[in-house]
Amino acid sequence: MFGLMDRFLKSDPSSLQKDILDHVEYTVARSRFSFDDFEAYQALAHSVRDRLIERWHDTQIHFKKKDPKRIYFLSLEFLMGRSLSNSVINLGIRDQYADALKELGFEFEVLAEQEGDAALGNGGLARLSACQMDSLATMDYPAWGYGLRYQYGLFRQVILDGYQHEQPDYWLNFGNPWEIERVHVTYPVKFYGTVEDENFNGGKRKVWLPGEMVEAVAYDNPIPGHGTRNTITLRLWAAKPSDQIDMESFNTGDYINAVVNRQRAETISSVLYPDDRSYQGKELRLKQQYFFVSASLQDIIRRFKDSHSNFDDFPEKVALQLNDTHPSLAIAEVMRVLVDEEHLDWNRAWGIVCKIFSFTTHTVLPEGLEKVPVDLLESLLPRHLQIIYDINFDYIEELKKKIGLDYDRLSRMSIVEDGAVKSIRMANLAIVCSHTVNGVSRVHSELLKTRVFKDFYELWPHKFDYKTNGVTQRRWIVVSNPSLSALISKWLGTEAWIRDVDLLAGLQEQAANVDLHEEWRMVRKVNKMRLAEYIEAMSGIKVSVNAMFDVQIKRIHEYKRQLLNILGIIHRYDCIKNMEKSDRTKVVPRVCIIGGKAAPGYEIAKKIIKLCNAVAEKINNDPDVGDLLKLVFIPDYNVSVAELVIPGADLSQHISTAGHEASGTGNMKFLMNGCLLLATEDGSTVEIIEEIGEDNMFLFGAKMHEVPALRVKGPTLKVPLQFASVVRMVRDGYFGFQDYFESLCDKVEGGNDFYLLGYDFQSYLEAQAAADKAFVDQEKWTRMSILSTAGSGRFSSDRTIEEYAEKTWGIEPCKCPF
Ligand code: 26Y
Repeated sequence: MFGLMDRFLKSDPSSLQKDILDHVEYTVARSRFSFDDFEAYQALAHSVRDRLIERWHDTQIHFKKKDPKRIYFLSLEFLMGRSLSNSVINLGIRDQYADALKELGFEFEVLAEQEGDAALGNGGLARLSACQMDSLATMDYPAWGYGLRYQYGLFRQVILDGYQHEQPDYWLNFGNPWEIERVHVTYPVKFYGTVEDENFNGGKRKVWLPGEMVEAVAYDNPIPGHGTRNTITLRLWAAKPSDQIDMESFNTGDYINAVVNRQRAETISSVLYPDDRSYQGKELRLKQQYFFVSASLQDIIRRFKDSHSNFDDFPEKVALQLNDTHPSLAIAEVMRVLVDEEHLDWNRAWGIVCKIFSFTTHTVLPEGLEKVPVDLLESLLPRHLQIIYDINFDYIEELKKKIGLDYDRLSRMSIVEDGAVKSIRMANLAIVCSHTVNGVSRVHSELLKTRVFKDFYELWPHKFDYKTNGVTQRRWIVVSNPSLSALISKWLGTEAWIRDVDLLAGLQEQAANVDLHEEWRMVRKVNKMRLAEYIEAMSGIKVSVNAMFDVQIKRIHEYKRQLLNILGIIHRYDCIKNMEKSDRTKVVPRVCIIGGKAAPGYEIAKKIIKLCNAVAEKINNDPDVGDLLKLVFIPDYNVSVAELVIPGADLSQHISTAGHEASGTGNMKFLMNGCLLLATEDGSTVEIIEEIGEDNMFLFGAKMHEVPALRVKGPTLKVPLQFASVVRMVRDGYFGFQDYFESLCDKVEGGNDFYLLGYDFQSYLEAQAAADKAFVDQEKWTRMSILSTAGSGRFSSDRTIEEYAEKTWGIEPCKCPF
């Protein structure tokens, strides 16, 4: 008899070695006596994958047996990065693998470097989804992530002559061991066509006769929890041609065109849309959204029907989370399936829909809200448009009863916008149909309630709340900063903080301990050396690890104000140049590091990148400056680069104009790693201040409530002379490319300074000076650094996920027995 335990793969070094060698021979098809680093990585990854699959099967069987309420997390973007280190750490077998590999003549770290990033997302929102999946698995929640398996992830950024160029990220080139293709889990997805009335039970019903059909094929990515057997599923859909369509052209002999048409189906999941916030409805994007929503819901409903026959039980078993408005067609799709296919009456279906959806918005600006032109929706999804109109009709009738005939307000709150281009407001649809709407930090929620969604908040105050974002300490400390991780465990006397991050607060008591200080500084120095090596290898620039490493890494956007950072660097450069030689000894040396991608169509953001590189060229080659100031633009910023840069940063900048960053999550990663923050009081930074105190960071800039009035004052605002003078240097061609930078300078001068760079410049320089002063006092700096890590507990995605589970989804952990 074969017991359950008998099928567990063993994890002692010699079993692991045999496993790796077998995969070299039978999976990678190389000789077990001769294989290179990449082949070793592939074999290693497959050996880890086997162990993931075992746990994943057990988890799925357990979930099926227990049949708990499940959470389905719908997101068009997941920024997973690499999987190898994260998997072996969560499985608890990293050291065993490292030992096994050593005897085979390989180093774990070197093989881990072979893996490319899975970059199926743009930035904050997408990485947040990845962190939340890690927390959902670790905390044993019965969760599924659903998304799209783009063939091309986020573009690769190449810098040529200082300009950004985009190259396609064909990430599947060398295969992807972390996914399992499920050829039998496929669903048809329909598009276009017409809607007809059909007689049914003495009445009429709507029938959608689609004009195109494609097949969605599931690719499952197992997500292991830490310290638990639970391994959940991230199911990504790929588009394949359907066999059910085009038979006509085959029959009429137009074989070539039929094949070409079939190929077109695959384009649906081919490419990730880069995030430009002023996004306007594009057909392919809408097709992607519906493709993913339709396949996911067919899968979810099939799973429900496996063990239930009454849809009234659906809300007891299913919670659907909309990650921004991108998946909000799911609302119309559930209505369509329940009414048209399951034949529920409209009101019963609507009652169900109102109980299952919750919606997170990641946007601050009203113009960042998605709108879909009615014409586009009508042609692509004619039945969904009717359903949205019907939802809107009932809702507006109800609304009139509540607020009367205030036509301005009714039109603002309508799901349908009657403008030059009649459109569907996806956020309004999501708010009307969700039981909970949340922002991603407390101040973000306040902005939603008082500005962006004010009308809705006044109507349904109970729907609105906030869930401050968090990041997973597994990836952002344990994987990316193993030496800090070991140090923390040593000083806390336990590794329990890896699952219970509040324990980090225990470091507070030791914040003045000189022994800890010494070890802490040593760890940080080694991380800086690693970063310095990377910088040199990548750019040829040699940097001194005694300098302060000052980092700003995030998507390039005007509101994030990388330009303020660069102008500050120019000011610093100018000061050094104008100093007496003897005074230069007093300058605190800096290495300024900037990294991030600009959306391909975002001209101003691209100019900011070019300016950064032009300024770097000048400064780094100026013998007057030497090691006192260096500027490095790190190309192709992604999750793996972040894992390297964050542990080596002394200071990090989160300097958006107050009121513009919904949350920000980079600040949390730096905080956990003991990096000090130089920041405005925006997004989640406001809550970080509450945890660690304002004395423990460098704050500056206009406050959120001051910004609107400052904008009104606009041209009459007094701007410091230093600001005018650094902008003039750029204007006058001090860094070359005079014409090219003109429009950039125009953006911050002459009353056009929407993001208040000029207004905030003085206090920015003061905050920078305070950082210099603190850095000189290494004891003070180290204490601040320890207190930053110690105060980061609240910013774990474990806390965020627990809040969602309890307050929004109503789900319980469902732990798979070991
Ligand atoms: C293509 C288009 C519709 C689009 C695609 C992606 C629009 C927006 C986005 C992404 C938005 C995003 O990443 N927002 C960020 O979400 C983070 C996680 O909540 C926040 O921390 C961050 O402040 C916010 O800018």
